Amino acid sequence: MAAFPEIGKIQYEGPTSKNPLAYRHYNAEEVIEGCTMKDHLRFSVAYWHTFRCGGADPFGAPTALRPWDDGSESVENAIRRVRVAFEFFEKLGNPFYAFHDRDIAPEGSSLAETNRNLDAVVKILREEQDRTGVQLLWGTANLFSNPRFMHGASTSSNADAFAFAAAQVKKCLEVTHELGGSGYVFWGGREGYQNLYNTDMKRELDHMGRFMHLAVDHAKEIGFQGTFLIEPKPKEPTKHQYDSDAAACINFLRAYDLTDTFKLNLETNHATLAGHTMMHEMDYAGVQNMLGSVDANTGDLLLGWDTDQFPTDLYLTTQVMLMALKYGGLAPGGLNFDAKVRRESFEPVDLFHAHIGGMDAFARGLKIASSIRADGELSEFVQQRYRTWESGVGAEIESGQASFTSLEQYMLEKGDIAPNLSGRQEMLEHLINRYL
Ligand code: XLS
Ligand code: NI
Ligand code: NI
Repeated sequence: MAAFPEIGKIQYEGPTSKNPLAYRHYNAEEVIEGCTMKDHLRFSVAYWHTFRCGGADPFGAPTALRPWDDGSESVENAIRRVRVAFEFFEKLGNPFYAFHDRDIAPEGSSLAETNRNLDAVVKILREEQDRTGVQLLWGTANLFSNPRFMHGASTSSNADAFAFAAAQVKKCLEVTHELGGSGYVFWGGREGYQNLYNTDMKRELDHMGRFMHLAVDHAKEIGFQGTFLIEPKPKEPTKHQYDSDAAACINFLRAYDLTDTFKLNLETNHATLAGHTMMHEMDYAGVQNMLGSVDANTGDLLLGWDTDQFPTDLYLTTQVMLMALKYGGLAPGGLNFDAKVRRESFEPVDLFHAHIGGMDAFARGLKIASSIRADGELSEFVQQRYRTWESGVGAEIESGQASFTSLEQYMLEKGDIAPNLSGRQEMLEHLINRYL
């Protein structure tokens, strides 16, 4: 029995199509810069939003109509959802999906029972992956919903919470490995603090470092070779999350000697909450070889929380794709739609509209970014802007030949500096519009 009987496989119909249930730009096999759109974009559906989010908000009950879901926390219901999810993936044509352990299978009355529930659902996921060819982008453990994590997981003041989280991540890692996941994500859930009066920050950070090392050790033990990823987010649910932005995460990874095994999973709305653009976060991670994957969503600039909306802004998708191309692509990561339909978009078909819109916006962003790169005006400008570093004193500084004394000597002779090229911001912003 199909969950979406009226919807067939979503087709590419080209830019002039007016069919909302068709792609106008996402043409999976079309080659851009030597690689198919499918491989550039590596779209992934977030199981937690698309199959678990009922549209509840702090002021109201769920609104979503999901006729296949009986609302029970049973394994049968969880398995039914898996079948529906893969029908959705097949029709949409996304090559990947991502999950939290607790959104695919219900928690039992003990850890042992919970693990059994998970195994029962993972068996079906494996079956459906094999049937459809849809792959797991990454798995992650939910270390924030259950009350046992009220003080955090690896950074909890309670050592038992650390131990429970370790057991949970061990299992989730094994399951991710079993399903061939290409990564494993840590989003810091409640790893942060509400108040420094009651917090031993050094101890908490040391514990988080220890936790990550234990995860790396276990991955080695079971032969999991996927990438570990940390997902920065500055606030919500805690007032300060330790993984607040790309810079803070990279600093943490360096301080605890984890840069060889970790990269970052950057999320647009989290960048916004951190006071950065997504382009900034990607560039910052990229220059340090830490760009791993992207949670592709968007926030609302008038709201100060993680609204997890589907991205449709072409400037945003262009900037993301400019950064992805600049740093050699997102693989083995991808573009994971960590996004949910609005509460008012309560019909099943809205799940299609949301993803198709997001995928098309990124496909278009990819085409635009690639044309900008092909024309080369932007990169030519940047190169010109830094031309004083190519020879003379600039080259001496970059190659390490200059000292304060030699630079003083140079400036004493020269007297003062001549104005460099204008930054031409307005011209460049206008130039980008040419491609849109
Ligand atoms: C929450 C995060 C979360 C992670 C996975 O804000 O975005 O959904 O992506 O735990
Ligand atoms: Ni996310
Ligand atoms: Ni988020």
